Amino acid sequence: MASLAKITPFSLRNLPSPAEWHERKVALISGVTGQDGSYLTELLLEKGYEVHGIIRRSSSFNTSRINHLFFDMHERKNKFELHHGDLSDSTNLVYIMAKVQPSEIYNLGAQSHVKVSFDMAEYTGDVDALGTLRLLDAVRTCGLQDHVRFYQASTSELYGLVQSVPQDEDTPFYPRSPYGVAKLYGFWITKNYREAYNMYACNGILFNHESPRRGRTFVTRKITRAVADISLGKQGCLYLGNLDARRDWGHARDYVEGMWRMLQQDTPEDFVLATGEMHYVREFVEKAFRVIGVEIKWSGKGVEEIGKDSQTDRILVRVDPKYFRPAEVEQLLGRPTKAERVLGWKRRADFDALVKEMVEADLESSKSLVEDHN
Ligand code: NDP
Ligand code: GDR
Repeated sequence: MASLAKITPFSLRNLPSPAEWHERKVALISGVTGQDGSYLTELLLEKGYEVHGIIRRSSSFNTSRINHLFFDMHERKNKFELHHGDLSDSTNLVYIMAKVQPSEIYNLGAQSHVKVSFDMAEYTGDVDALGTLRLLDAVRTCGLQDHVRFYQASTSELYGLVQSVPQDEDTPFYPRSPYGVAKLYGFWITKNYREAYNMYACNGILFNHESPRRGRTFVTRKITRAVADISLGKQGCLYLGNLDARRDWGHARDYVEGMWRMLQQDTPEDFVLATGEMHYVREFVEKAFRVIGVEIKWSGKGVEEIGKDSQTDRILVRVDPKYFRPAEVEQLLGRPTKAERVLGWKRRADFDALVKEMVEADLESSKSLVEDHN
């Protein structure tokens, strides 16, 4: 960590032109330890960027998704540095901004779990809504508003109750959770700073994207981890909430490339990234079990619904109402036409490949844990 005394937020004078500044390729990422932060860091280091990440102090290690990049870095001679910070701490954000002097900022940090946001509504608002404002204001405080390009991690949760599908940049919003409402503020404050201060600030309205690095409490990873553990005899049954929800699931690696592309345009705009395909949670379960050769047979309805192994009749899936949300988003389906046309962005991984990759990665890691314990 830098000595704070050496940092003077207002000392950035005689900056080169915004175009020259952009050529410096210095990125600042909030949420660097998360799923997307790790893939984005990989991408930017590959592209020759100097990458700086904001990391929260934790009593246990929270860098498992990015540790490999420090090893890679010594090989590649790239610069990757972490700075302790938090989106709830404006002073700290100003100091980091002044020290790093980034050309691109990716605001990925968030309390990102929708169900948790009902339990921690105020905190979620503080970090996801006001945190975005704090980061944007840190840019202005340091006099970098004409130079920095800013990406805001907006979300398909903004659409919430909107039942018209597919959803695109022109679809109105109707968020259904404290998380969605906080992100709505983040969306608008980003747009407002673009209009008010002429900042290069973009919203990526991203639909669900997953990977083997997805947090384990999100439904896809919870399923793939359980499938692996059930197949190794470490878990008996998978308990889920609403099996009728439908989502547009893509691969996180494809989506971080879209984020980067948004910051390489002549003018800042907002873009939807999605696959254009929608699947039930139930379908994800079926596909995941199929990877280990198990066909799921469903019976019952609502909270009584169960999924059995069609060969053995063993119950593998049950519904537990504790995983239901006070207000649910039933269906999300994106139309990424604008991103495809303007950014030349195209998702690569399809649904089947995504599920397979996640189950196989969990089988691998679950097996190695068994071996470690033997
Ligand atoms: P993760 O939950 O995996 O990562 C969230 C990151 O934010 C972590 O690095 C976390 O740190 C950090 N963080 C949490 N609270 C704070 C805080 N107070 N100050 C600073 N950092 C904080 O999310 P994803 O990588 O999946 O998503 C990235 C962003 O994109 C999030 O903003 C999310 O809301 C948004 N999004 C995600 C989508 C998805 O499908 N994945 C879709 C649309 C939007 P720590 O590791 O210490 O917990
Ligand atoms: P989501 O993702 O809420 O869409 O937010 P999540 O994987 O948590 O839920 C998807 C759907 O699955 C249903 N579901 C369950 N969800 C969880 N977590 N656990 C369960 O046991 C379970 N059973 C059924 C949910 O009710 C929901 O309908 C994610 C996050 O990454 C956000 O940060 C991001 O903005 C959006 O995606 C786009």
